[in-house]
Amino acid sequence: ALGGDAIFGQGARCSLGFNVRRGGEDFFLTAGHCGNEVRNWAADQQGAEALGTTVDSDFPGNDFALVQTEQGGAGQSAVNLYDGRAQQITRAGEAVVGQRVFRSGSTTGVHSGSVTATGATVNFAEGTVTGMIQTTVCAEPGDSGGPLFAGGTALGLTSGGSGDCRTGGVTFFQPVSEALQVLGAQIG
Ligand code: TYR
Repeated sequence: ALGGDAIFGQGARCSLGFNVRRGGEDFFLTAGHCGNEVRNWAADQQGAEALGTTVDSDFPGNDFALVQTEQGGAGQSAVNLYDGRAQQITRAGEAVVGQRVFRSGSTTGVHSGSVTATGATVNFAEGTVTGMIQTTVCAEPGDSGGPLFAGGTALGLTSGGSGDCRTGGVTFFQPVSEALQVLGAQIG
């Protein structure tokens, strides 16, 4: 599956973030608030096509989860552009204020905006998440966990925010570099 594709489990739908590798094995990243809710992920609502198992989840504090895949992306990480094409992702980087960025997700497809802050603190009902990327990119429920990127550079994972893709919104992202570092994983 690609970054931005739908992932289902236990009545929930989120989005796949980035395919990653750790210790020669295949995983993908998604949101921690998704990983907290779901252990076994599938590509369809019925659970016919298994995708993997949540092995690590961090939310609140951070908002990332690591899912070990059955049949991997095997050294390939790409994002679904929802126009029949995919963006190859080759590296992770840090978002900078003013940067134009893109998000892919299973509810609203691909939307762009700009980075308005880094190191942002967000208070969710479940608790506080620090160190977030703040953007003008819209998102809606189900887009969570999906990738924030610029060209071939992975930047973040969709967490939460306000507004929607009709009227516009503010969305916060977990920096992917921090997630990779904490988990000991790499893009690819
Ligand atoms: N938190 C939502 C999810 O779990 C994603 C979302 C992000 C929703 C920003 C709304 C919003 O404004 O899918």
